[in-house]
Formats: sequence, C-alpha cells, structure tokens
Amino acid sequence: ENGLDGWLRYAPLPDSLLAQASPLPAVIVALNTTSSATGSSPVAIAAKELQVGIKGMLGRQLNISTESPIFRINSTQSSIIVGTIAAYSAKYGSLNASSLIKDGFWLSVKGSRVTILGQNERGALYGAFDYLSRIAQGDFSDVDHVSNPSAPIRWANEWNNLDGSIERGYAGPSIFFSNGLIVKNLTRVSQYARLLASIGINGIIVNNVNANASLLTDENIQGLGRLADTFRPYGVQVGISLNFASPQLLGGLATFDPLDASVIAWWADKTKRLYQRVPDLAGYLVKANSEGQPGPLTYNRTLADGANLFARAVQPYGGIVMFRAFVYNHHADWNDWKFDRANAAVEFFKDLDGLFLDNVVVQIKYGPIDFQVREPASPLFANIPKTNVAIELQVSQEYLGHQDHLVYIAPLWKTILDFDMRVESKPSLVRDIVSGQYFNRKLGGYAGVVNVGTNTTWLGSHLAMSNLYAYGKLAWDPTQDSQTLLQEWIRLTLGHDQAVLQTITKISMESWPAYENYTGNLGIQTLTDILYTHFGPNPASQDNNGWGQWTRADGKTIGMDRTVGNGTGFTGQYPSELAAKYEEIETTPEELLLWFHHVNYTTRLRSTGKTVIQHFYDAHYAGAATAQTFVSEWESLRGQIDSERFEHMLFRLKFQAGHSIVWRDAVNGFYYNLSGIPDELGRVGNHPYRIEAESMKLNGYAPVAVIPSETASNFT
Ligand code: BDP
Repeated sequence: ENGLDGWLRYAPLPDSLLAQASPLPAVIVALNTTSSATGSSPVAIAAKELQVGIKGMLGRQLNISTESPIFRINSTQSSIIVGTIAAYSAKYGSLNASSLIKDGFWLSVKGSRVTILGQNERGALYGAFDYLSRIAQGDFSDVDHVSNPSAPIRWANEWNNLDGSIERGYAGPSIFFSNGLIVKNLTRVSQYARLLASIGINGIIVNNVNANASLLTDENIQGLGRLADTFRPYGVQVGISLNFASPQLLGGLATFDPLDASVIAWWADKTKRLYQRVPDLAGYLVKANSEGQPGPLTYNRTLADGANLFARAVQPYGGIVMFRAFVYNHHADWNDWKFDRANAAVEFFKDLDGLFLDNVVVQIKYGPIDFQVREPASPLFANIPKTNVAIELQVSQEYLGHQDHLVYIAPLWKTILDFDMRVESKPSLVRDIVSGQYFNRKLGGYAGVVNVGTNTTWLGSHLAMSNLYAYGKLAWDPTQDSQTLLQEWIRLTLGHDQAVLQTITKISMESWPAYENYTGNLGIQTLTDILYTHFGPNPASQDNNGWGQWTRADGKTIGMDRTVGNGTGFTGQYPSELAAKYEEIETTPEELLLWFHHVNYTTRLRSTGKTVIQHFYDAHYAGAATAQTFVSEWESLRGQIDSERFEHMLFRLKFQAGHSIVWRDAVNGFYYNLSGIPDELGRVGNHPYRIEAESMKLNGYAPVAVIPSETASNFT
C-alpha cells in the first residue's frame, strides 16, 4: 500500500468483525441529486463513497437511487438515506433539526435502516464519512447521533509556491502549482479534497503565506477556478494568501498604501475577478509586516487598516480575511535584555481590539514564538476579546523532525487547546476562545499548516498522517482525547490487529515526550538550527542573532527572564492569575521553567532535586533511549503490516534512532563545553563505542571545519 488513500482505504473487514455486521440495507438513496452519483456535489460524493466503502469493507454492491423505494419514515424498508435535512423534509415531511448547526449532521442507524442528514450538503458528506468510519472500526451498533463542529473555520494552510516548491514541506513538490501556474492534472487535488472532507476540513489556503503576487494574473485566476471546482464537491472552499504589495508588484501602481483610493480600487477589481470565477472563494490569508513581507506599517497605517482593506473587498461576496498575528521584528537587538520576541503579538494587536471588521479573523500561532516543541499558550488569545480569532497549528513537522522523526503532535496541541487562560479569574479555555464561544464571537476556528506534497504518503511518512487526522478531528471537536483519535486512525489506516494497535499507540504516545527530551527541555525550545533548516541540533545558533528565539545560555546560566519584575515583562501579558503564577520560579510549571526564567545550571528542580544541567543530560539520554525502542517495537510488527508501508517506516524509525543520538550528544556536548559541569553519570563526552573521524586513517578525505562544531566528530 502506498498511502494514497490515507485512512480511507475501505479494506475488507476481517471475518471476525464481518460476522457481527448488521443486515445490510438494500439501496443508497441520495437526496439533493438529480441523477445518480456524478461526483458533482457533496451528497453525490457521499452516496458514491458509501457505495465504494461498503463494497470494499463488506463486499456488498449497493445501488444508488435518487428516488426513494416505497419508503415512509416509519417503514421498516431498509436503505441508507443521505442528504440534507431540507431535502428530506420536502420529501418525507418535516423533521425537527433545530439542534444542527452549519456543517453539522445527524446519523441514525437502526439495524439496516440508516439515515444520514446534514444541515447542509457538506454536513451530509461528513455524516457519510462518520458512518463509514464506524463500519471500518467494526462498530455496528445502533446510533442516534447529532454531531456539530466546534467552530466554523476549519482550514488547511498549504505553504506552496507557484514554482512547485513548498516552504517547510517534506513530501515532494506541490500538488497545486508548477512553473508559475496551476497544474493541469488535478487528480491528486481531488484525492486530497476527499481526505480533508473526511475529517471535517472546510477550507484550504492553497499558496504560501509568503505570497507571490503573480497568483493574481488572469491566467492563474482561471487556474484557481479549476482548483475550486475540484475541491467544491467535497465541501472544501478555496482561499488564497495575498502579497500586500500586489498593487505595486503586479498592478504597477506607485503605492500599496491600504488607504489610497487607487489601491482600494485595485483590490476591489481583483476581488471581483476572483469571485467571478470562484463564487464561493473562502477569502484571503494575509501575512503582513513579518519576516520581510510588505504590509501597512510601511505607510504608517495600522495592521487593522491593512486587514480591513481586504475585509471590505471580500465582504460583498461573504468572504473572510484571516490576518496573521505572526508579526515581529526579526532584526532584534540581542544585547537588549528587555527585548522579547514573545511580546510582539500582544504588543502589535492588543490596542487594535475592536477595530477589525466583523469578517476579519486574527490567526494566532499556538505559542508566542513559533511552533516549538514546548511553548505556553499565546497570551494574545486572552487579550483581544472584541476580535475573531483562530488558532494556527502546524501538522508539517518543521521544528519536530521533518517527518523523519515520528512525533505524534496531538498531545502537544491539547496542552494548548485545554489551557485555561483564567480571564477575569474564570475558566476560559483556549478551545472555547477560538471557537468564538467564550467571547461570543461569530467567527473563529482552526488553521493547520499541512504542506502535503506529491509523494503518495502525502506527508513523506505514513505515520505522520495521524497528525493530519487528529488535526481535523480536533478542529471539529477539541474535547476529544488524543489517544482515542490516534487509535481510530490506526484501525482505519493499518487494520485491526491488536499488536499493531498497541505497538503504534505506544510509540506514538511516547514520541512527543521523547522528542522533547532529546531536543530541548524545560521550555528552552527546540534547540535546532534556527537560521534556516530548522532540522538537527544547533543550540549555538539560537543566540546572538536578530531572530529572538533566544536561550541566553552562557557559562553559568540559561533561560529567558520573562518576568515583569526583572525581565522582559512577558508574564504580564497573561490575565492576572497566570501572570502571578509565571512570575515566580516556585509556581512556574517545570516544563516551562527556562521559558520564563533565567537560572543557574546548578538550580535544582522541585520535582526531582536534580540540577538543571543534570536534567538536560539525563533527559537527552532518556529521549534517545526511547527512540531506540521505536525500531524494535516496529520490527515486532513484521508480517502484520504490508511490506511497503512496513519497510518505509522502518527506514525512518532507524534514521530517527540514529539522529536522536546525534541530538543527544550534540546538545549535551554543547552545554558540557559551555558550563564545564560534568555529567554525574560520566556519560557526556565519553562514548567509548564511538569511532571519531580523527582516529581513522584518511583515504581520499580531508578534515574540514564543521559548523556547528557540536555536530562534528569530537566536537571540533
Ligand atoms: C516560520 C517558518 C517560515 C514561515 C513563517 C511563517 O520558518 O518558513 O514563513 O514561520 O509562519 O516558522 O510565516
């Protein structure tokens, strides 16, 4: 199996489960469709999907009918009815569906009578996928189940460039673009749409946040139209990232000032052309005044002026603007101990609260820095109650090992979604803020940076797909448990074998803690190469540059002092209860100690009594040791998983095992060199089994200086 179908394989159920299957319905009745499944609408797709899924899993060929067989709501005639509440009511008499909200569905299974009704067509499709997922997991029980999404915005962001490359993508080139244009063959796009729909994703931004203005040429607008036509039957609306300077770069205007009349007219015209070709365009995503991108600050206009420019343009068409809060100075002064990049989002956005138009949503990365292995929840979520917000999560493992390392990220996301901001000392969970519910906002939700590529595995690794699955499912219902979601995904993707279930559960649930252990502990962030690749160890690169992901490590001390009392003042951005908690070392959760405080390497941890440096050493050994077990655990599944997927993952897990040792020794060696404090267990810097390059006889090789030195043989 090559992974193309992801978790939608519809593999034949094992006999033991087949035996439990309830009697099958006779026919699939597709409401809302005029001719039988043509693939042109969500309900038609739902019917087809039910037909294919049931055939695959249960071996029965059902017919699709657009007409009901002599069916009455009370009859015992068996069938699967799929469609909208409205279509059902028109045909069979009205139904009370007041508990359904947009995109929601009702699934009723009573023996062989199955009714799947959506509040809209998209909801009907989600209901069909839900029913199929139950069958695939061997669940044949009767249900009467209403399911509504937690939030209206459940989008994927794809950082694809028009030349076909993907920023922070690890699975080959783009499925959307090549050579500056939209690709001709959209088969992969349709397959991706299917996967996204099955996890409730209803919007997709197809191009990089670092956007190229030439996406807006007439030719590319036609291409976007073809993309949108391909996504539409799956209920996924297309949106695009904009380059703020497009009126100048593409339009030839002298300015891109958001308050200039010619600029406003230019955007209005472009927006009109876009909506002419894509009437249901989801809207725009904007990265402005960040990492060199143009924005309104160039003209002394506010970020709200910038966002509202686009909000007005898309408003007549019902579009929305996702405006990113990822705005910060990347030429910061490292010598300024009061400067803190983590402060930037609140500093830029707090005073703008209430100034954004109603169709603007501020898109906030989960932590104040940038997708690190551990961050506190961004305080911005608590600071702009009069603004719609969405949370930005990253499925693509930019800082988490590029899909070459197994890291199941849902548990990390849950630490943020379940986080209580204590706004006015009341329960105020991040998930309730982003849904819009807590501050009573109309819009809100989720943006996940996915970055799939043309590789048949979509993400470059079969196991990494559990992250995409969990992302969509959490956006739908963030109260779900990450292990439960993982196990659903395992059953759907790899079948029902108990050893497979248990082993993959074990290694996946251990993977984020292990990765944190061998990369960066106690909230110091992922100690990776910060300057570009974001891959592999490079603790030295974190400091002494303008990027502001600093660790402030020297010979004796480490960590960012973010207190109000003595540091950068970041703790003061949280509501008072949390601000007080993070202000003091004693009450700061240990896993974030170095995020909030600058301490001696010899400071002792409350939990274990170990020094910070010894904790580093021990955690790196423990994390790398866990990663070694992933290989043997996986090998124990030989024969239980098809060889293609088995070998593919074995290769990656072996790489991870080796690379975790590189991480361990590089990071430990770095801090040992810096602090001069030996490892109490005598391991660091002492690896008798290692053969250093220096001890080898060189034949055709010459020594070179390796940067960073700690990744070099013998650290030189
Ligand atoms: C950083 C990435 C960079 C993105 C940026 C962003 O390294 O490639 O452009 O975030 O989110 O993490 O805008």
